[in-house]
Order: sequence, then C-alpha cells, then structure tokens
Amino acid sequence: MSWTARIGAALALAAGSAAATGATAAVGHPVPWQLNMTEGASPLSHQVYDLHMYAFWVCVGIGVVVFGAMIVAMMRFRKSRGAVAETWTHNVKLEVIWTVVPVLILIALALPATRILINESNTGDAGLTIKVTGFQWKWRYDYVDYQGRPVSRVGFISKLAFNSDEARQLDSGINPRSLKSKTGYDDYLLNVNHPLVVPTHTKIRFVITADDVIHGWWVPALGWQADAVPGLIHDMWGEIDTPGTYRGQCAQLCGQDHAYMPIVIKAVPPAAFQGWLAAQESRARLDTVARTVQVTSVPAPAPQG
Ligand SMILES: [Cu+2]
Repeated sequence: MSWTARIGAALALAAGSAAATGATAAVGHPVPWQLNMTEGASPLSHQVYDLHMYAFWVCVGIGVVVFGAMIVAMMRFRKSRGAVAETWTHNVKLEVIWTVVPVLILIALALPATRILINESNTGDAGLTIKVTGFQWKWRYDYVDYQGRPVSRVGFISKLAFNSDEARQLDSGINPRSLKSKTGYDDYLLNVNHPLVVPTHTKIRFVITADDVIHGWWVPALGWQADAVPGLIHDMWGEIDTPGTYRGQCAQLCGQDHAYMPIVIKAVPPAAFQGWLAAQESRARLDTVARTVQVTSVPAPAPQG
C-alpha cells in the first residue's frame, strides 16, 4: 500500500470512529479509541461539554497565533537572511497588550465556567431526591422524596456483582474475560448487584455523603463528580434524557478495594419508575408488618409464683 493510500485509510478510520463517537456520546458511553470527551446524558453534562469545546478552540486559536509568530520570526528574521537584532529592551505598548489580552482571554473563559458552576449547585425544583452514602467498599442509595411526597423506606446497598467479586479473588481460576453481559459487553468489575433506578426526564437531586472515609461519587454521563465526605452533605443534580445504563466509579482513593465499588444507574421512563417505586414501597411495608407480627407473636413469659 502506498503512503498516500495509507494516510487516506487512516483518515477514513478516524472519520469513522469520530462518527461512532458522535452517535454513542449522545447516550453517555465512551467507545474504544475515542479521542474526545463524551457529551454525557444530562443538561449539565452537555453544558460542560460545550464549555470544554469552547476552551479547546480558544487554545487552538492561541496555539495558531503563538506558533505562527514563532514560525514567521524564524523564517523571515534569521541571520542568513541578513536580519539584524534590535537593541531596545522595553516597549510599554507591547507590554500592555500582552498583559491585557491574556486577562481578557481568562475572563472570557471564566464567565461561562462560573455560569455552569452556579447552575450545578441549583438543586431546587427536583422531582426526585436520592441520598447516596459511600461505604468501604459499596454504595447505599436511599430514596428520600418523589414528586413532592416522601418515599417510605426505600433504600438498598449496591455493591460489586457477585460474579466479578468471585473472579477477582486470588487463584479464583475464573477468566475475567469470560464475564460478558448478554449483549457481549465486557462488564468485569463494572456491574453491581442492585443498580440505582431513576426516571428519565426528571430533575434528580443527589445528596451525597459517606459513612467511614472520603469517597467520590462519579458518573461521567452526569458531567460532575462529588466528594462523599463523612459528616458533610454535597448536593448535585442530574436529569437523564435517554433510558439506558450509565456507569461510574468511586473517584477518591478510599482503601484497598477502592477499585471494586462501581456505580450503575438504570434510567427508565417515569411510568416504569413509578411502578418500580410502588413495588419497593409495598415490599418495605410488608416487611414491617412481618417483623411486627413476629415480635408480637413471641409467647409471653409464664407467670411466676
Ligand atoms: Cu470509595
């Protein structure tokens, strides 16, 4: 294959992977050899992505100007072309320009970034509130309220899926590559026993804390990462547009099994979520009734004397 054909093939491959990236980035999943960040699946992550692209093009502009000036200086003003160096050492006008221009660039970058930071902390008017608690080495999710009404005792521990946990043990004899989902997706160390179920098209307020050490709750598709600190509450929000599975990890080094506490969010349409939540609430109610019956049916001690 000639060089031009090789370059053409490489460009075609790059264009193909860019197209694939564009298609999958819309639902927040990275693809192999992806070069850019994912767009994520929440209004906040879209804003973060747009800011990233804006900052990227500002950097490209600065790069073109700086390297362009260097190349022009090297080509036109070199000794072999008879250039003679100037002898002045200060130029007030030039110094004002190279101070003011970077300040203006920094302000132009800081303004949209600040706008997004303010938007990130606006957790008001949420349709669903979920409390996220980090433990060594698992997560607990408690549903606090939904559509303005308190949720009654719906909460669970979400930890590494049993098959991954089994395979990761020393001398387990299980090939991690054999752990594939039904769709053929390699999900070793990525799945949990109970995913966090959330409705789509609903503003979700996450209140994030920890019970032992500092963890970090990070789902890239939501566009942010929040530290989970014992004794502190951080609140953030997300709103997922597309039903699907979104994955994340603990983002603070929290101990020996830090790498084994993945996060899985399952986003379903609101009607399906309501059904799921009602089933969880009635199960919690039945559980309470069963415990009460157990306690009250314990035979009273025989009278003495
Ligand atoms: Cu952790």
